[in-house]
Amino acid sequence: MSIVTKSIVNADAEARYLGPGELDRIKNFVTTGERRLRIAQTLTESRERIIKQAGDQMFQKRPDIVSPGGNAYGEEMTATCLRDLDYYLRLVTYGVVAGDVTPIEEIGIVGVREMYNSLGTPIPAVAEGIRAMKSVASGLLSGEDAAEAGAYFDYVIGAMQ
Ligand SMILES: CCC1=C(C)/C(=C/C2=NC(=C\c3[nH]c(/C=C4\NC(=O)[C@H](C)[C@H]4CC)c(C)c3CCC(=O)O)/C(CCC(=O)O)=C2C)NC1=O
Repeated sequence: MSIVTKSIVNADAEARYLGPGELDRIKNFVTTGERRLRIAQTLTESRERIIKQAGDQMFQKRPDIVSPGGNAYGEEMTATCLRDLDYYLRLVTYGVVAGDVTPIEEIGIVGVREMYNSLGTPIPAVAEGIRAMKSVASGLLSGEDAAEAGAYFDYVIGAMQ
């Protein structure tokens, strides 16, 4: 849900007009719209490069995950691991567009620790992969845009601690 929909649902539940704080937040959402869309566009267009480079960095830092006995060992598992990075990059673009972490939380964070634990996937290594995506993405964005996108990567990293 975007901040606009969310504010309207909340206000209407109490049959009231949008409050000054809500209007301020919506104003901020609207005025940052062009920037957020530009960021989402860059991340979307560069997704293959971001996943590839971040994957290389992650496997370099955590060679154990692609070694025999590692969770991402073997071509198929490695591809599934990179697919998970791609999932999180996609969710980051949703967050950037919505100006809100809720879509990321609902789609990819709720229950994720239990899921990865049951799969035997080391969660700190996933965090390492997200951190690498943040770093590669930052290099493709201007300073202000990198900071904005960074907040959404940080949200995912924080949830994987
Ligand atoms: C959009 C929301 C969403 C997420 C997040 C998601 C994750 C997800 N990752 C999975 C598997 C997996 N995930 C990984 C990932 C990794 N292993 C490692 O060592 C690395 C640290 C890491 C890559 C960064 C691997 C290797 C598997 C396969 C595990 C197995 O089949 O034993 C599975 C099990 C089913 C499947 O194989 O598809 C799910 C559901 N699915 C979703 O729909």
